[in-house]
Amino acid sequence: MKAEIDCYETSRGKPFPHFWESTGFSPAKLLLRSDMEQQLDMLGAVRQHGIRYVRVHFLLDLVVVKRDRWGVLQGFDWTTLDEALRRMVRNGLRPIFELMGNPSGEYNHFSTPQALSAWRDLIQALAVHLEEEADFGQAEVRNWLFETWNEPDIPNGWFPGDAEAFCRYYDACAAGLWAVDEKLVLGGPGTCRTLSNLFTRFLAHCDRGTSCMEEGKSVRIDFISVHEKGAKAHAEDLTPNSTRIVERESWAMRYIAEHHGSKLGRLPFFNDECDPQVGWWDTHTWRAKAYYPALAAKIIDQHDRWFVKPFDPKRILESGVMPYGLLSNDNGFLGCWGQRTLLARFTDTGTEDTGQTGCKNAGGRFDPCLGSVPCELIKLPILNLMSILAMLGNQRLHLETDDRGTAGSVGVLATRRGQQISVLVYASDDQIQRSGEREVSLRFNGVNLAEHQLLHYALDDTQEEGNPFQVWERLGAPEAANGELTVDMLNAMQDVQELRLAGDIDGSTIDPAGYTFTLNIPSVHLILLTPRHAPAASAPEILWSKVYPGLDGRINRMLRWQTPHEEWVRFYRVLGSNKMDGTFVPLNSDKTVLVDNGFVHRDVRQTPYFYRVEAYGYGNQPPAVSHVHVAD
Ligand code: 8U8
Repeated sequence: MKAEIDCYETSRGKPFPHFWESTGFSPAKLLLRSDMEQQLDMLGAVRQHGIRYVRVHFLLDLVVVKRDRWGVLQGFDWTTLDEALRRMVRNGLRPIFELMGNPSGEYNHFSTPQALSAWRDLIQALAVHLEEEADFGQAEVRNWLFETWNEPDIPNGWFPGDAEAFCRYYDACAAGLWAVDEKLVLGGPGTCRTLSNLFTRFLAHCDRGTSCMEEGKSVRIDFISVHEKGAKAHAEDLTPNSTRIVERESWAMRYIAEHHGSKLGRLPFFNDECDPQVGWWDTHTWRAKAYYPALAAKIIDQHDRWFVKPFDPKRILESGVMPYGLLSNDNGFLGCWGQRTLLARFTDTGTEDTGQTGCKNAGGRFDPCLGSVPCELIKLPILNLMSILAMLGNQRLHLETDDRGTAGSVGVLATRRGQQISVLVYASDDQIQRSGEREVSLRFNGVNLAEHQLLHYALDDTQEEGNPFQVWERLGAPEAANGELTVDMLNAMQDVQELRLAGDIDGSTIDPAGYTFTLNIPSVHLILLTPRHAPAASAPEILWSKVYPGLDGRINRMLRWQTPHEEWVRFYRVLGSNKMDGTFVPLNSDKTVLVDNGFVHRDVRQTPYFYRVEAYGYGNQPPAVSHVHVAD
């Protein structure tokens, strides 16, 4: 595959939105556990907010209704909800807040005027509270996305009612939320069946209906969301059909353009559960390997090419394409290697999480144990993809190629951020066992390569060290129970869990005819061209250090930081010592490159303990350093 990338300054100016920076999971109660809290710290640490939104079902299950002794409503106790949201917000993560759940088990249907008024009052009180709460506040909450109940079109499933009840429920949500602040954002319906009866009925209500809560008032909606995935739930590895995802989304958009174009056609369109295969709980080992990020990268690129790149607001009705708002994988669950998660979790609590998806109202069948859940978390390649994608620029570059990876093979996407050029190359076929190699040649027109350094990051399954799953296999697939999984084994996995640098090349040595490399199918590559005189990195600002319970009575200390102008940070090194003026030893391995804003120091027993976090830039300047003194 050959690509010619047009890097001339004049190619600037076409915006390249990062519309994929989102994940999700269920249910909200998990937010109260230490394993999910640590997982959120890891997701918030993805560089440049490569994960920004987290969509969580059943958040309103965390609200308690307060009544006096005569049963008169006194308000709501938000304590638990606040704590759950704080764990996201302190990480810079924004909730996609589904107005879903059942406070104190009192909101079981939407079929009477009383039930609807009660729901509206609840939502209104919620909005007031969130905007008043010191840890959130109006400016923050205006950046969140409120959404309707999850997948209301599964019969006898998530939503307690039919399409008519759903429209009434929506009116109650809208009335409550916008009575408080018209700048809050609310959308839906988050349906899972393409053009289902509930979906089309709801659109008609939003277009031509009037609110059942506010007489004569037309209905407002801020975005339209659906779920389309690549294959149905099955214990087997079904081959996902990636083009079917964009195809089905385009049917929904076209339907909207044709039937409701003038009112709804200009709204942002979301697929906020865009997973390769339904069924987070099934173990598909491909989820722990390069196949998953390669496929996810391809699906993102397909969305970019179908919906983002050709989008022309003047031709919306003609093209039937709506502005693309957000694409989310629903892969923030807690789980093992092959489940749908961004971090493999080892615990000794066995299979107690089965049923996190619980379709039923009121939190489903699943009641997790809360509080402290000792665990060990290891990054998966799909999480590395989010860091790689975060390094893409904010402007798109034109390119010509002989292969544009439609349903298969190799795709390439080129961007720029200021003086830095970043090119994503992925190799992904809609076929689970496909392997092989391809030659790729990238030619950069309009840059003086001699003034640049080229970095090449790769995600694939073939490197010598292996990815964490391969290391675990090589160690004999140790289980968490009975101390089988030692600290050395965990460290061996952690050492390879960050990005792998496949090349660090002085631009003057690159053949002007193109930078050429051989890639493996499946794989993802990021090629970064940075001017040698790039600004130095700033010093990391330490956000917190926090102790999480590990397995077998161990302690894992999480360090989190943030750095101004992160785009100029090439990597971090974390060093530690038990004396302030002692020798600092490197704690993270140089087998892989730490580009994110967090580090877990495993099994650390000493306190006080002293850390040094070094931020290296792209040039030759010395690192910018921050010191952390931990006394837990
Ligand atoms: C059985 C089933 C069929 C279907 O078409 O959609 C489903 C959606 C089904 C079961 C659960 C279901 O929930 C959504 O999808 C889940 C999944 O694991 O794919 C989860 O990702 C979601 O949280 C949930 O909204």
